[in-house]
Amino acid sequence: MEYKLKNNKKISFDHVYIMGIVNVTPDSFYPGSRIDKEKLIDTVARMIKDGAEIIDVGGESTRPGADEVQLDEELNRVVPAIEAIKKEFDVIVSVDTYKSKVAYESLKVGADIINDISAFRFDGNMVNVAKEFDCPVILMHMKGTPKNMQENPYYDDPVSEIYEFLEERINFAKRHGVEKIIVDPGIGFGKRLVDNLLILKNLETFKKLGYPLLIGASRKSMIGMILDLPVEERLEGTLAITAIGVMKGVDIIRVHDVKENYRAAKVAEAIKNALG
Ligand code: 8Y7
Repeated sequence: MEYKLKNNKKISFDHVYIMGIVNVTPDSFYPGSRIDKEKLIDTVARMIKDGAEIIDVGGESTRPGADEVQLDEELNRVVPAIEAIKKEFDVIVSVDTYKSKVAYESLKVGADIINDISAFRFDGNMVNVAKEFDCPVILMHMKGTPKNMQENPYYDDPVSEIYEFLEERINFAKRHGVEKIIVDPGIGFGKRLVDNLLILKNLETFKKLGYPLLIGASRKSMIGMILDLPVEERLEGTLAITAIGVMKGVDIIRVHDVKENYRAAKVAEAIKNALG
Protein backbone atom coordinates (compact mmCIF):
# COMPACT_ATOMS: atom_id res chain seq x y z
CA MET A 1 0.00 0.00 0.00
CA GLU A 2 1.11 3.58 -0.63
CA TYR A 3 -0.49 6.99 -0.29
CA LYS A 4 0.29 9.70 -2.82
CA LEU A 5 1.02 13.16 -1.43
CA LYS A 6 1.53 16.49 -3.19
CA ASN A 7 4.72 17.34 -5.12
CA ASN A 8 5.26 13.78 -6.30
CA LYS A 9 5.86 12.65 -2.73
CA LYS A 10 4.37 9.52 -1.23
CA ILE A 11 4.28 7.38 1.84
CA SER A 12 5.03 3.83 0.77
CA PHE A 13 4.24 1.60 3.69
CA ASP A 14 7.10 -0.76 2.87
CA HIS A 15 9.11 0.16 5.97
CA VAL A 16 8.48 1.67 9.38
CA TYR A 17 8.23 5.46 9.47
CA ILE A 18 9.34 7.50 12.46
CA MET A 19 7.17 10.55 13.13
CA GLY A 20 8.93 13.20 15.23
CA ILE A 21 6.77 15.25 17.61
CA VAL A 22 7.08 19.03 17.44
CA ASN A 23 4.87 20.81 19.94
CA VAL A 24 4.56 24.54 19.40
CA THR A 25 2.78 24.89 22.72
CA PRO A 26 3.85 26.48 25.99
CA ASP A 27 2.23 23.80 28.20
CA SER A 28 3.01 20.41 26.69
CA PHE A 29 3.35 17.71 29.34
CA TYR A 30 6.89 16.68 28.45
CA PRO A 31 9.16 19.71 28.94
CA GLY A 32 11.72 18.41 26.42
CA SER A 33 9.20 18.92 23.63
CA ARG A 34 8.57 22.62 24.37
CA ILE A 35 9.91 24.51 21.43
CA ASP A 36 10.24 28.21 20.81
CA LYS A 37 10.23 29.33 17.22
CA GLU A 38 13.95 30.07 16.96
CA LYS A 39 14.71 26.48 17.87
CA LEU A 40 12.11 25.02 15.53
CA ILE A 41 14.33 24.70 12.46
CA ASP A 42 17.25 23.25 14.43
CA THR A 43 14.97 20.74 16.08
CA VAL A 44 13.44 19.57 12.82
CA ALA A 45 16.86 19.40 11.14
CA ARG A 46 18.06 17.16 13.95
CA MET A 47 14.98 14.95 13.77
CA ILE A 48 15.42 14.46 10.02
CA LYS A 49 19.12 13.67 10.44
CA ASP A 50 18.19 11.17 13.15
CA GLY A 51 15.73 9.29 10.94
CA ALA A 52 12.35 11.03 11.11
CA GLU A 53 10.42 10.96 7.83
CA ILE A 54 7.31 12.68 9.16
CA ILE A 55 7.14 15.73 11.46
CA ASP A 56 3.96 16.06 13.53
CA VAL A 57 3.27 19.69 14.39
CA GLY A 58 0.77 20.48 17.14
CA GLY A 59 -0.33 23.69 18.82
CA GLU A 60 -2.69 22.46 21.49
CA SER A 61 -1.67 20.21 24.35
CA THR A 62 -3.94 17.17 24.51
CA ARG A 63 -2.57 15.86 27.80
CA PRO A 64 -5.30 14.80 30.23
CA GLY A 65 -7.03 17.84 31.72
CA ALA A 66 -5.50 20.32 29.26
CA ASP A 67 -7.45 23.48 28.53
CA GLU A 68 -8.69 24.02 25.00
CA VAL A 69 -6.62 26.47 23.03
CA GLN A 70 -8.47 29.27 21.29
CA LEU A 71 -8.62 28.93 17.52
CA ASP A 72 -6.60 32.07 16.76
CA GLU A 73 -3.89 31.11 19.18
CA GLU A 74 -3.61 27.63 17.68
CA LEU A 75 -3.49 29.08 14.15
CA ASN A 76 -0.79 31.54 15.20
CA ARG A 77 1.33 28.76 16.64
CA VAL A 78 0.91 26.05 14.03
CA VAL A 79 0.60 27.66 10.60
CA PRO A 80 3.84 29.71 10.70
CA ALA A 81 5.69 26.71 12.12
CA ILE A 82 4.55 24.45 9.27
CA GLU A 83 5.28 27.13 6.70
CA ALA A 84 8.82 27.52 8.07
CA ILE A 85 9.44 23.76 8.14
CA LYS A 86 8.18 23.31 4.57
CA LYS A 87 10.32 26.18 3.33
CA GLU A 88 13.45 24.67 4.84
CA PHE A 89 12.97 20.91 4.42
CA ASP A 90 11.58 18.36 1.98
CA VAL A 91 9.90 16.38 4.76
CA ILE A 92 6.39 15.07 5.24
CA VAL A 93 4.45 17.18 7.76
CA SER A 94 1.34 16.19 9.66
CA VAL A 95 -0.78 18.73 11.50
CA ASP A 96 -1.99 17.61 14.92
CA THR A 97 -5.37 19.30 15.27
CA TYR A 98 -9.06 18.48 15.52
CA LYS A 99 -10.07 21.91 14.24
CA SER A 100 -10.91 22.06 10.52
CA LYS A 101 -9.78 25.67 10.19
CA VAL A 102 -6.34 24.83 11.57
CA ALA A 103 -6.12 21.81 9.26
CA TYR A 104 -7.23 23.89 6.26
CA GLU A 105 -4.73 26.70 6.82
CA SER A 106 -1.96 24.18 7.53
CA LEU A 107 -2.65 22.21 4.35
CA LYS A 108 -2.59 25.47 2.39
CA VAL A 109 0.96 26.19 3.57
CA GLY A 110 2.10 22.66 2.72
CA ALA A 111 1.09 20.20 5.43
CA ASP A 112 0.61 16.71 4.00
CA ILE A 113 -1.39 14.77 6.61
CA ILE A 114 -4.14 15.55 9.14
CA ASN A 115 -3.59 13.98 12.56
CA ASP A 116 -7.07 14.24 14.08
CA ILE A 117 -7.20 12.74 17.57
CA SER A 118 -11.00 12.98 17.42
CA ALA A 119 -11.26 10.93 14.20
CA PHE A 120 -13.61 13.49 12.58
CA ARG A 121 -15.91 13.70 15.64
CA PHE A 122 -15.14 17.14 17.12
CA ASP A 123 -15.46 19.33 14.01
CA GLY A 124 -18.11 18.50 11.42
CA ASN A 125 -16.16 20.21 8.64
CA MET A 126 -12.91 18.26 9.11
CA VAL A 127 -13.93 15.42 6.83
CA ASN A 128 -14.69 17.94 4.06
CA VAL A 129 -11.23 19.48 4.40
CA ALA A 130 -9.63 16.02 4.18
CA LYS A 131 -11.68 15.28 1.06
CA GLU A 132 -10.91 18.66 -0.56
CA PHE A 133 -7.15 18.22 -0.15
CA ASP A 134 -7.25 14.44 -0.75
CA CYS A 135 -4.69 14.07 2.03
CA PRO A 136 -4.07 11.13 4.36
CA VAL A 137 -5.78 11.41 7.74
CA ILE A 138 -4.93 9.70 11.00
CA LEU A 139 -8.08 8.47 12.74
CA MET A 140 -7.36 7.91 16.44
CA HIS A 141 -9.49 6.33 19.14
CA MET A 142 -10.25 8.38 22.22
CA LYS A 143 -12.93 7.80 24.85
CA GLY A 144 -14.38 11.22 25.76
CA THR A 145 -12.49 14.48 25.28
CA PRO A 146 -8.95 15.45 26.32
CA LYS A 147 -10.46 17.23 29.32
CA ASN A 148 -12.51 14.31 30.71
CA MET A 149 -11.05 11.19 29.11
CA GLN A 150 -9.15 9.94 32.18
CA GLU A 151 -11.99 10.58 34.64
CA ASN A 152 -13.31 7.03 34.79
CA PRO A 153 -12.42 5.04 31.68
CA TYR A 154 -13.78 1.51 31.55
CA TYR A 155 -14.00 -1.16 28.85
CA ASP A 156 -15.35 -4.70 28.98
CA ASP A 157 -13.04 -5.54 26.10
CA PRO A 158 -10.81 -2.63 25.04
CA VAL A 159 -9.45 -4.29 21.89
CA SER A 160 -12.90 -5.11 20.46
CA GLU A 161 -14.40 -1.76 21.44
CA ILE A 162 -11.54 0.20 19.89
CA TYR A 163 -11.58 -2.02 16.81
CA GLU A 164 -15.30 -1.38 16.33
CA PHE A 165 -14.88 2.35 16.91
CA LEU A 166 -12.15 2.52 14.25
CA GLU A 167 -14.25 0.44 11.85
CA GLU A 168 -17.13 2.91 12.28
CA ARG A 169 -14.85 5.92 11.74
CA ILE A 170 -13.32 4.30 8.63
CA ASN A 171 -16.84 3.81 7.22
CA PHE A 172 -17.71 7.43 8.03
CA ALA A 173 -14.58 8.66 6.25
CA LYS A 174 -15.22 6.47 3.20
CA ARG A 175 -18.86 7.60 2.95
CA HIS A 176 -17.50 11.16 2.72
CA GLY A 177 -14.94 10.28 0.05
CA VAL A 178 -11.86 10.07 2.29
CA GLU A 179 -9.83 6.96 1.48
CA LYS A 180 -6.26 7.68 2.61
CA ILE A 181 -6.77 6.49 6.16
CA ILE A 182 -4.25 5.67 8.89
CA VAL A 183 -5.62 4.09 12.08
CA ASP A 184 -4.40 4.57 15.65
CA PRO A 185 -5.74 2.93 18.84
CA GLY A 186 -4.87 6.07 20.84
CA ILE A 187 -2.58 4.91 23.64
CA GLY A 188 -3.43 6.82 26.84
CA PHE A 189 -6.58 8.52 25.53
CA GLY A 190 -9.29 7.45 27.96
CA LYS A 191 -7.59 4.18 28.93
CA ARG A 192 -6.41 2.52 32.12
CA LEU A 193 -2.99 0.86 32.29
CA VAL A 194 -4.50 -2.57 31.67
CA ASP A 195 -6.35 -1.27 28.59
CA ASN A 196 -3.13 0.18 27.14
CA LEU A 197 -1.32 -3.10 27.81
CA LEU A 198 -4.00 -5.16 26.10
CA ILE A 199 -4.02 -2.81 23.09
CA LEU A 200 -0.25 -3.18 22.71
CA LYS A 201 -0.35 -6.94 23.28
CA ASN A 202 -2.96 -7.25 20.51
CA LEU A 203 -1.71 -4.62 18.03
CA GLU A 204 -1.77 -7.10 15.14
CA THR A 205 -5.58 -7.20 15.51
CA PHE A 206 -5.81 -3.58 14.33
CA LYS A 207 -3.95 -4.48 11.13
CA LYS A 208 -7.05 -6.46 10.16
CA LEU A 209 -8.83 -3.13 9.59
CA GLY A 210 -6.81 -3.04 6.36
CA TYR A 211 -5.11 0.31 6.84
CA PRO A 212 -1.66 1.47 7.93
CA LEU A 213 -1.31 1.50 11.72
CA LEU A 214 0.22 4.25 13.87
CA ILE A 215 1.00 4.21 17.58
CA GLY A 216 2.00 7.02 19.91
CA ALA A 217 3.19 5.79 23.29
CA SER A 218 6.26 8.01 23.61
CA ARG A 219 6.95 8.75 27.31
CA LYS A 220 3.28 8.30 28.16
CA SER A 221 2.02 7.71 31.68
CA MET A 222 1.49 3.98 31.16
CA ILE A 223 5.29 3.68 31.11
CA GLY A 224 5.51 5.80 34.24
CA MET A 225 3.00 3.51 35.97
CA ILE A 226 4.92 0.34 35.10
CA LEU A 227 8.32 1.72 36.08
CA ASP A 228 7.27 4.32 38.67
CA LEU A 229 9.34 6.92 36.82
CA PRO A 230 8.68 10.51 35.74
CA VAL A 231 8.38 11.63 32.13
CA GLU A 232 12.12 12.43 31.83
CA GLU A 233 12.93 8.79 32.63
CA ARG A 234 10.67 7.00 30.18
CA LEU A 235 12.85 6.62 27.09
CA GLU A 236 13.79 2.98 27.66
CA GLY A 237 10.16 2.04 28.27
CA THR A 238 9.23 3.82 25.06
CA LEU A 239 11.86 1.83 23.14
CA ALA A 240 10.43 -1.45 24.43
CA ILE A 241 7.02 -0.45 23.04
CA THR A 242 8.58 0.62 19.74
CA ALA A 243 10.31 -2.74 19.27
CA ILE A 244 7.14 -4.70 20.06
CA GLY A 245 5.06 -2.39 17.89
CA VAL A 246 7.32 -2.95 14.89
CA MET A 247 7.26 -6.71 15.42
CA LYS A 248 3.44 -6.61 15.45
CA GLY A 249 3.19 -4.63 12.21
CA VAL A 250 3.01 -0.95 13.20
CA ASP A 251 3.74 1.30 10.22
CA ILE A 252 4.28 4.71 11.85
CA ILE A 253 5.70 5.40 15.32
CA ARG A 254 5.07 8.85 16.84
CA VAL A 255 7.90 9.80 19.20
CA HIS A 256 9.74 12.60 20.98
CA ASP A 257 13.16 10.91 20.81
CA VAL A 258 13.79 10.25 17.15
CA LYS A 259 17.35 8.93 17.16
CA GLU A 260 16.79 6.28 19.81
CA ASN A 261 13.44 5.14 18.46
CA TYR A 262 14.74 5.03 14.88
CA ARG A 263 17.55 2.71 15.94
CA ALA A 264 15.28 0.48 18.01
CA ALA A 265 12.76 0.30 15.17
CA LYS A 266 15.46 -0.56 12.61
CA VAL A 267 16.72 -3.48 14.68
CA ALA A 268 13.20 -4.74 15.34
CA GLU A 269 12.39 -4.38 11.65
CA ALA A 270 15.45 -6.39 10.62
CA ILE A 271 14.31 -9.20 12.91
CA LYS A 272 10.74 -8.99 11.66
CA ASN A 273 11.83 -9.18 8.02
CA ALA A 274 14.46 -11.92 8.42
CA LEU A 275 14.11 -14.74 5.90
CA GLY A 276 15.58 -18.21 5.94
C1 8Y7 B 1 -1.10 10.88 20.16
C2 8Y7 B 1 -1.36 11.89 19.22
C3 8Y7 B 1 -0.87 12.78 21.15
C4 8Y7 B 1 -1.22 9.53 19.73
C5 8Y7 B 1 -1.81 10.39 17.55
C6 8Y7 B 1 1.25 12.82 23.79
C7 8Y7 B 1 -1.43 14.38 19.26
C8 8Y7 B 1 -0.15 13.23 23.80
N1 8Y7 B 1 -0.79 11.45 21.36
N2 8Y7 B 1 -1.71 11.67 17.93
N3 8Y7 B 1 -1.21 13.08 19.86
N4 8Y7 B 1 -1.58 9.34 18.41
N5 8Y7 B 1 -2.16 10.10 16.28
O1 8Y7 B 1 1.66 12.29 24.86
O2 8Y7 B 1 -1.06 8.55 20.46
O3 8Y7 B 1 1.99 12.96 22.81
S1 8Y7 B 1 -0.65 14.05 22.32
